[in-house]
Parts: sequence; structure tokens; C-alpha cells
Amino acid sequence: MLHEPCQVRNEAALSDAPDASRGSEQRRIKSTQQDVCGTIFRCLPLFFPLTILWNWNIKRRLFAEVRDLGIVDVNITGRDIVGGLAGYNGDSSITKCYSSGTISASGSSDRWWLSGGVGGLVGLNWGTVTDCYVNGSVTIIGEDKFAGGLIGDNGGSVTQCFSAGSVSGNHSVGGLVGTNPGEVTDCYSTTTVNGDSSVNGNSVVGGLVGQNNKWGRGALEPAVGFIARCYSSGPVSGDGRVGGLVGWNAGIYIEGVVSHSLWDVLTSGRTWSAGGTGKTTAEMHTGKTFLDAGWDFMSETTNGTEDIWWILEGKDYPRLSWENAPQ
Ligand SMILES: [Ca+2]
Repeated sequence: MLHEPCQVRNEAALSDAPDASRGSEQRRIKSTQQDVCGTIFRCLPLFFPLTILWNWNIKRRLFAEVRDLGIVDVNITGRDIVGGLAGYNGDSSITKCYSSGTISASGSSDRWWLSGGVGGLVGLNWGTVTDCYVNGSVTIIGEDKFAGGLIGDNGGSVTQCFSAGSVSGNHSVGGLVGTNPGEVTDCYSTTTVNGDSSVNGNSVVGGLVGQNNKWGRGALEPAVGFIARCYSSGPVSGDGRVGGLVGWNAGIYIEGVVSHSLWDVLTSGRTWSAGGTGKTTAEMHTGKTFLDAGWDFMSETTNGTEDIWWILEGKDYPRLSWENAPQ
């Protein structure tokens, strides 16, 4: 059954308009959903060493849960770390939320410690994001990095989420996640992904994740760089490291892991990826393709009983069971 969270319109929900010049906001939703929806943290302006300290020591005091919240028709223009729901999610959980609309960001590499992390739902995520989706447009103009349909920079965990729409950036651009030193499991993206090489001269672009590797989570917490049971089907374009599923699986850092994940070589226009297995559209519309890869479907128990996926056999890609699954 499709979950129907409360909806909050961007202009009515937030206490004031985003202030792009400050790059920092912490605000509480002013609506009748306030008690349900909790606090949204946006763009904490922390210098890089303090970011590590925050991650290590302080963040757990500020745990928040955002649940059952839809942010619709967002129109946000910012810089550096920007998201439709939250700019920065420290160690909190975001569950059954979605956003739609347009997000654009620009920044300069002279502030490299804040350079990037722009996502349809969350800009920079070190927390837990579950059962969420985005249908919108994410664009980075300038030298900022890490653009993702759902999350720009993910050092946390993303589970059973999807993204649709379009993402455009220059370095580390992904349909779901721009750069991933965290975990992405049981997710998909149908997002159109475009990497503009004119800024850096070389783009890193993937249908699901732009860059996947074990770096960037902070000195005291080991990075994971893990992708499991995911697929992507959107068109992918760019110059440089451009992959159907993943653009770059190592960077200059330690190589990440991509397991039991697939992409559509026909709709993506990409026969190569830094991770995953390429399949035709017909194969991607066939349950057996995914069952053979160990995916947990509603129709079987061999791969598990959590029943995460279902498929309209021969007609569509797999969908998550919390979407309109047949009862
Ligand atoms: Ca099952």
C-alpha cells in the first residue's frame, strides 16, 4: 500500500526563506505537523576539523527523527551543502519522507571543506534514510561536487529508497547518490544523469552512484563504500568516468564494494560501469534476473521473508514493496 505522509509546502512550512549567502540554517517546521515532524537541520557551517568533532562527539546529542513528511514543490537555490528536506543530517533518521521540486547550488573550490553535497532529499547524510523518495531536479552550477537525486554525499545508510527526475553536476554525480562512502542497499534510480565536464575537465557520473569508495566519513569512523541489491535505468551522460551504475569505484582512495546490483544497458546508453552487471531492458523486466542475484521478492521465501521487492513481470522494473505493491 502506498504510504501517504503529511505534506508540507516549502514556502509555508519553513520559518523563513533559505538564506543562500549564510549557507547555514537550523529551523523548525511551523505547521500542525511540528510535533510529528521534528527538527530539520540545514547546512551547518562547520569548518572541516570541527566536522569530524561533530561527527565523533556532539552529533548524538542532537538526534532527531523526521518521519512521514513530504516536502513538495521545493525551489531552493543555495551553495555547498543543500537538500530538499535537510542540508545536513548528522546522525538522525529520516523515514518515509519525500520531496519534489527544484534544487540548485553553486559554490567555489576555494572553500573546499564545504565543497558540495547537494541532494533532492539530503545534501550531506551521516544518518539513516529509509523508505524515502525524490522526484525532482537537482543541479550544481560551478565547482561544487557531489550531486545526487536523493543524497549528495552519503556517509550513512540509505535503505529501500528511490529517485526519479534529473541530476546535473560536474564531479561525482549520481542518480541516487553523488558520492558514497556509506551504505546503499535495496534502492533504485530512474533519474536522468548528466555530468558537465567543462568545469573540471573530467566528470564522474553514474546512473545510481557517481563515486563509491572508502573515504570521507571522518577519521574515527571507518568508511564503507558499499552498494548492494540496487539498480538504475536512467540515461547517463558525461565525459570521463561515466558508468551505467557507478562512475568510479575507487577514486584515489580504497575501492568500494558493489554487489548483486544491475543496470539497464539500453536505457542508460552505457555498456560499461565501475561496478554492477549490465542487462537488457527485457532482462530488467524479468523477475528471474533479480531472483538469481538473491533479491528478496514478495513472491518467494528462498531469498528472504522481508519481501522488499515486487515486479510486474515482463512490463516493468522491480519496485519496492512499500510502493503500490499488489496485495
Ligand atoms: Ca521473499
